[in-house]
Amino acid sequence: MGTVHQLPLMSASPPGLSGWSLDILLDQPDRGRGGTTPVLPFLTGVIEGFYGRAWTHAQRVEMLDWIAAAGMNSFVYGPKDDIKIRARWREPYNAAEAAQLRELVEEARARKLNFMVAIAPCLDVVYSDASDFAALQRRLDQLLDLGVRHFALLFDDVPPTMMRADERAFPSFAAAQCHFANAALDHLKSRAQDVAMLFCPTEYCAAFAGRDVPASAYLRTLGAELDPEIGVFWTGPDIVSEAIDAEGLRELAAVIGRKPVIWENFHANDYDIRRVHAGPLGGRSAEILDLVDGFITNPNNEFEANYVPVRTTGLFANGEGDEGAAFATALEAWQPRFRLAFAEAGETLTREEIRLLGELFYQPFRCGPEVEEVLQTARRLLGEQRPDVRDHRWQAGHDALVEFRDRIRDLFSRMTELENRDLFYAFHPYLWEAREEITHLVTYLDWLAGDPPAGTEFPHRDRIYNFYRQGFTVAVQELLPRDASGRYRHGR
Ligand code: GDL
Repeated sequence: MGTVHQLPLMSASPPGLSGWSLDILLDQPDRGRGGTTPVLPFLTGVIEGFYGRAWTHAQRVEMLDWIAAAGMNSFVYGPKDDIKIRARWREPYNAAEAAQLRELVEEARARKLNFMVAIAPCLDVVYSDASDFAALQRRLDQLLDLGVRHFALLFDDVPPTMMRADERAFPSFAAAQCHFANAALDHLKSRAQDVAMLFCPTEYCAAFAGRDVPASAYLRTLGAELDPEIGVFWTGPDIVSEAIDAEGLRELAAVIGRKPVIWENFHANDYDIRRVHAGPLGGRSAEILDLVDGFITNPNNEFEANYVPVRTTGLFANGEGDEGAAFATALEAWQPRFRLAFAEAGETLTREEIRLLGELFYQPFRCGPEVEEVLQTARRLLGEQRPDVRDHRWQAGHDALVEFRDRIRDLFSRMTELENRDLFYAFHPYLWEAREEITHLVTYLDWLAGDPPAGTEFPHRDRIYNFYRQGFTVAVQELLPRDASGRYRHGR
C-alpha cells in the first residue's frame, strides 16, 4: 500500500502509443496515492463485466466518451459471455475481433483512458498444467501485440475447488491462483514495462468469505502470496452491496495487504430481468475513496440505461458526495440523448420527464424520492380497512395517484417517439410494466372512490391476470414460500 507511482519507461510503450501513459498520469486528479499497481493511477471507470448480451463495438466506443465526460480514466473490457474471455479463453482472437480490440486501444488512447482487457480462465483451468499457462501466455502476447497493456484476471463465480492435478501441486485453491497470476504478471513484465494487472478473487465480497474477512484462509493467502503489484477487485459486503463502509475496507486491506479496487455492482441488472437501474450511485460515502485503489462500475446490460450510473459514479469518484446533486447534474447532461423524431429541431423530452424515468428505475434498493413518496401515498390509501373515500386526505391521495398514472402514460408515449431507438428499447419493457401496474392500481382506487357496497368485489380482477409473468420460472418460484422481501422461508 502507499506505493509511489513510477513512470513507465517510454521506450516500452507500444508503437504509436509513445508517451501515453505519462499523459494519463499527469492528467489524473490527486487521488493517485493508493497505487498497488505501479503504472496505474487511482482507477475510475467502467467494467463491461456482466453476464448476458454484451455491448456492441460502437457502444463501447461511445462508452469511452461517457467515461471521459464523467471525469474517469478507465474501461475494462470483460463481458462474461464474450466466449473468448471465459468459456473458450484458450482460443486466440480472430482477425476481425483483433481489429476491434486494436481500435478500442486506439480510441481509449485518443481520450487518454486506460484500456484493460479481462481473461477469465477459471471455469476449467488446470493451474499446474504447463499447457494451460502457455495458452494464457499466447493470449497475453496477442493482446500485447494489439497494444493492450492492462489486464484483469478473473476468478469470480466458480466453486473454490481444485482439479486433482492441482491438489497435488498446490496447498490451496488460493495458492494455485496466486501462482498463476504472479507468473502471468512476470510474463507481461518480461515483454513490456508499462503493464499492470488486476485480479478478481473467487471470494470477492464479505458474504463469500463467510462474513468474516480476517478469518478467510483464501483472502489471507492472497495477502501473503499474490504479487503486491497486482490489484484486487472487491464488491463490498455483498455481490450487490447496499452500502460499502470504511471499516470493512480497512479490515480487508489488512488481510490482502493492499487496498482493493471496487468492482461496483450497484447498477448491474444481469441478475434480475425485471429491473433496470438508471438512478444515481448511492450508499457510499466519500471517505471510502481513501481506502481503495480504484472504483470501477459494472452497470446495466442495457447500454443506454447507463448514462446516469456512469456520470454519477464519476461525480462520486471525483468527490461529489451528494446523491441528489449528482442525479440532477447527470440528468442535465443526459437530456440531449432524448431528442424526439419528427419534432422541431432539437426538441427533447423535458427534464421532468427524464427525471421521472430515472426515479422509476432508480437504484437496486429503492425508487427515487418522488416515486417513494407516491408509493407511500398508495400504501396509506390502501392501508385502511374501509377507507372514508369522502375524506379530503383520501381524495387528495387518489388525485395524486391519478396524476402520477397520467405522467407515466405520457412518458411512455413520448418515449415511443425518441429518435434514439436503443434508448427507447432499453426502457420499453420496464416502462410498459410500470404503466400497466399503475393503471391497474388507479382503476382499483377509482372503483373504491365510487364507494361500492360492502362485500362487493373489484370487477377488474380478471383483466389483470395476464399481466403477470408466468411460465416455468414463476411456477418453480411459487413452489418455495418466500417472505415479502424475497427471502426464502421454508424448512422441513
Ligand atoms: C457477479 C459477477 C458479475 C455480475 C455481477 C452482478 C462479480 C465480481 N462477478 O457475481 O459478472 O455482473 O455479479 O450479477 O461481480
